[in-house]
Amino acid sequence: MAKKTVYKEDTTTDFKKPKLYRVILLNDDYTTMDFVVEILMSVFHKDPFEATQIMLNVHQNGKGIVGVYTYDIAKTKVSQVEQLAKEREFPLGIIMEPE
Ligand code: TYC
Repeated sequence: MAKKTVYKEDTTTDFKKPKLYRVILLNDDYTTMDFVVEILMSVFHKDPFEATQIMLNVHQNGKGIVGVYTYDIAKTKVSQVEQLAKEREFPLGIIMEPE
């Protein structure tokens, strides 16, 4: 009887996990607390309680992680915040860095 060749699937490379990026909000003395909370709710979909906690953490510690996203999502959120801060003439800083 002929021998059957069995091909084993390469399960180690079938699924690549995407690189993730931390989006980090920076404190400053001029941006209003209300605006930061507004941004955290509208751009990052935080509820009012969590948005306030994140804002106060950044206010007290100088910076803080808002969330972790894939490159395109992190980049888009950073651009949205930069645009909104520019429109309102706030010097709000926001950066992204690889996890
Ligand atoms: N420090 C600002 C103030 O006292 C509030 C603030 C919080 C600004 C977080 C930026 O990322 C920030 N009005």
